[in-house]
Amino acid sequence: MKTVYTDQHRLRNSKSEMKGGLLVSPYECPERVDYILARLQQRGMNTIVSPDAFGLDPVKRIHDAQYLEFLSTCWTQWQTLGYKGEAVASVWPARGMHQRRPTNIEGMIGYYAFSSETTISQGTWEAAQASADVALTAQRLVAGGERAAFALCRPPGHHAASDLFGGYCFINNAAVAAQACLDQGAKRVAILDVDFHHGNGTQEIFYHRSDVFVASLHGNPQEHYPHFLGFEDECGAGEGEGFNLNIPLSSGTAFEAWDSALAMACSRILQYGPDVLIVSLGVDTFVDDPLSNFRLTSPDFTRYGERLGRLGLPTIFVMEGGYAVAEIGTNVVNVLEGFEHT
Ligand code: SP5
Ligand code: ZN
Repeated sequence: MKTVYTDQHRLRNSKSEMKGGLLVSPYECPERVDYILARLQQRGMNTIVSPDAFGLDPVKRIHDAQYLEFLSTCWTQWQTLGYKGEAVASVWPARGMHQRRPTNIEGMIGYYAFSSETTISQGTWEAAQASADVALTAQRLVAGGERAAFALCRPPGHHAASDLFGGYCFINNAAVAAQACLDQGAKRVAILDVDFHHGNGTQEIFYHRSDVFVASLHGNPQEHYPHFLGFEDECGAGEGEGFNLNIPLSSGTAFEAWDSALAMACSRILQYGPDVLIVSLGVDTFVDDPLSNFRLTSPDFTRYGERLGRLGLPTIFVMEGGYAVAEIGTNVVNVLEGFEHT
């Protein structure tokens, strides 16, 4: 399987993440990708393809144009305020407040943010756009007949909604790739989100649609980020009713229970009969992940990669989370290898 990669991900290099009332060094850091690349090389999965530039048209199929305009100008506008830190929201249009779009940058960043751990700094927009190009290039490989491709996206995307950023995500790379499949003639796309966190952005984007089936296994939102979405009774609405599947799992879930949930999601995907599968591949389900508390071990990732391979679908892997940096490469490559062995 080919990997699509560009070192432009390094442009996403913010210095601060809000955690427990302190600004800490971001978990979502450039080194994550270095470890993945090193492990791909070591295991001989070393066909690396550079992305092409697709421009904003395919991104605008998913995201609101004013939101993209905000993302692309946020850092420049923030700098005019003379602050010493990175751009971060401090005020939100919460319940009962007017939802009109502010034009001032401090209002606007709160309007478009759903979560304050994620800051915007120099290069964030450029990296986010390159990350979408990585996903679109992988999509094109699979549309062109490859069985699978790995989009080594960074920053990740599954928390980004049509006009919201947060959870380290700005552009929903998996959603952009899914839409590109449909725009090129696919009738049905399935997105399977195995990141520890619920893919709230992906859910929101496709919630009213039946042409994309979204399934997510994740830490129960009663206890875990993103807290407000990801419950079992969110099944889609309108045209989309029955085309969203959430499987929230308890803290401490180990492989056996996790894998039965995956088997359930896989059978729903087969029932749906998609032309292509997109896997939102977060490996923060790993036992030593610092943000999460499932208990998958490195060999478990190989086993579930095999299960994904047995679906027999053209598959685009899109990188999402995973913060146990030293093991992230092993865990990602284990999934891809397991998949390829089927
Ligand atoms: C793409 C992705 O995985 N985004 C995750 C964003 C999580 N952001 C905040 C998480 C806060 C978790 N707090 C739990 C701390 C446990 N020590
Ligand atoms: Zn995650």
